Amino acid sequence: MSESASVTCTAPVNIAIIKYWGKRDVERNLPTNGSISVTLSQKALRTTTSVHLSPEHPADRLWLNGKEDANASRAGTRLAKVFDLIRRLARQEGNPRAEWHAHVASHNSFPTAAGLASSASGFACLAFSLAKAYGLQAGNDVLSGIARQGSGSACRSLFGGYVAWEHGYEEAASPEDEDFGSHAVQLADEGHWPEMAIFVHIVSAEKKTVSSTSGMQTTVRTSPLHTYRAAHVVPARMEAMRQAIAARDFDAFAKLTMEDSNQFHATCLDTYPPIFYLNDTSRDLIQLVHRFNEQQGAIMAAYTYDAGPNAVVYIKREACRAWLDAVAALYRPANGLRANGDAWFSDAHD
Ligand code: 2P0
Repeated sequence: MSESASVTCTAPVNIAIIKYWGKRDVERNLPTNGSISVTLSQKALRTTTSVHLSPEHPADRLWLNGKEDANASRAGTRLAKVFDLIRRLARQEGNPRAEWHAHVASHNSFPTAAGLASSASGFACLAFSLAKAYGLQAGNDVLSGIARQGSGSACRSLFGGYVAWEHGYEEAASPEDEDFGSHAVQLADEGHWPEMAIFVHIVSAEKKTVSSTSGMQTTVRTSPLHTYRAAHVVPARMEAMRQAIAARDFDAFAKLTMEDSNQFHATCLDTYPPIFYLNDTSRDLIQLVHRFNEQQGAIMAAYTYDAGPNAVVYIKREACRAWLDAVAALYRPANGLRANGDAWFSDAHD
């Protein structure tokens, strides 16, 4: 039997609290603005990826949730780019497996392409598991730069806890720096803020009609609000959010999170033609969070929505029971959220 290598890895989802939306360089996947996210526990939402390397595989192949994606072996695709960058590193490290190809099977434990960051955990897991299979020396910052080229938000899933992806890397020193230079950094680890808990409320598991990659570039081309947001709003919010996280200031964290989600969806509405990711249930939950905070007499919960209708609620741990009661009351007896399987609970994690 000839030589081969196999590994299986998992990667977590991350949910942005300052939102990435828009590329200033499509080829290199560099963002129009910085972003900050929280990495969720892998207990509920995770990607699991198995890699098999062999000198006998004539090409890279990838199966996502059991279905083959032909882009893995198609030159110039984002998938092919990740495989190629990993092998480039392997060659640089003088690795004997550098010319081998990979067969990859990847599974998500949650709905794919429904605005739940499946491309984030998916590409993070691909970069990480390929690196392990090839036996690379490269650290997570380099792998984050590779994952970024698969999907921008994926660069943040290489780290646990509270994670930033800066706008920057204006002056790349070399082509290698251009490829690997823009990557995420950990602001605080998963143990930093024990009071923080997270609910994911599944409003719809359907695949979104406008993909993030195409939607964000229509926004960049057509939305004056996005241009203003990227230049004048996000830089100050990045700094304010860093401070809120460092000080474990839930009031500031929650307000910034909700404001940034609202402004991101406003830029979607300001896009021409407009993009609608929220639905009536999403908007009901937004109002419920504001009512809940009023009733509690303090900001106890904050919603955020990605490119889809599903709600992520960051909440003070002590308010979890009251929040679940509030959600249940909203949907009783109407046929809204089902009781089983439609809400996940998570810590800030891993
Ligand atoms: C984020 N989203 O920061 C934002 C918030 C959606 C809303 O990153 O084209 O799948 O693959 O770089 O990362 C979704 O976009 O886009 C996203 P690509 P990605 O999490």
